[in-house]
Amino acid sequence: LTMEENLRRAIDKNGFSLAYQPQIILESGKLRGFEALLRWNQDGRGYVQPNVFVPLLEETRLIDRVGKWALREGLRQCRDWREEFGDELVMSFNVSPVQFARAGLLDDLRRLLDDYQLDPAQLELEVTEGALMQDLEQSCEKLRQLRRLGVRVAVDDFGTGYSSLAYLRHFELDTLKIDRLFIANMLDSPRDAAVVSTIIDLGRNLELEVIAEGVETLAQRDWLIEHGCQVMQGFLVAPGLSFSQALAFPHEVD
Ligand code: G
Ligand code: G
Ligand code: MN
Ligand code: NA
Repeated sequence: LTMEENLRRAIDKNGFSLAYQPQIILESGKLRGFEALLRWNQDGRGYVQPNVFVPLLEETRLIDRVGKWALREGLRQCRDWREEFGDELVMSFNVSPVQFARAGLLDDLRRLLDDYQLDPAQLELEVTEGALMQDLEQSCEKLRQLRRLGVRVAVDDFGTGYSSLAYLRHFELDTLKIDRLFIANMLDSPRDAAVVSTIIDLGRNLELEVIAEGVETLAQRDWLIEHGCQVMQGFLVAPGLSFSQALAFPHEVD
């Protein structure tokens, strides 16, 4: 079978799952929420990386169905976790450019929030700079609608795309996620450090929350605290966790 045929079968047979990677507020050590990460266990052949199958899902437009499934699954868990974590826990989802541009996105989100009785602020969409810059007018309108609904929006992999500072002013955004390549190099490379601290300052000046991705060491964490970054995510805290591992995750870390 081709990979596309295997993906179609996985959709029919419930072959996808989500991993939940914790995000920690740097100042307090408190759990902010989780990023939901799509996993595909191709039967027999083991685990396939999202960087391999997500582009194929997009090409074949299967991302629509899988993306909808992921939102429903993650929000259902969020609902189930409410007794443990309270109703301020944020569940963050990666949204592909195709999904972001779809006309039905807002209706889907309204229905999900209603089905699971969640506060819209518990739902966050991660979009890339590329997705935002494809059609500026449409993006502005979509972001306005999301803001009106009360759903949060984060820019994923910030700093790697064609970010136009001019448009950033007009977009109604909540969060910038600093790409993990900058974090990986910042303690060795003054240029990477400059990029990271500039993004943190940009976030502060535009009143956006800033999340550092791919934090792996205490030295990186301490540098980020010193430079005023608000949230961290990465292997230092935890990799993507299963449902039950995530449920058992502490509400506060050292
Ligand atoms: O967890 P991992 O590092 O393997 O994820 C790699 C990338 O795959 C993520 O950075 C993200 O861009 C993409 N990805 C993960 N889950 C999803 C998803 O549910 N939808 C989309 N569109 N992309 C995802
Ligand atoms: O949405 P995005 O493409 O940024 O997804 C994050 C990806 O980065 C996930 O696939 C996850 O497995 C990976 N990741 C998360 N934390 C770390 C980390 O600390 N180090 C590295 N190398 N990868 C990470
Ligand atoms: Mn992401
Ligand atoms: Na990212």
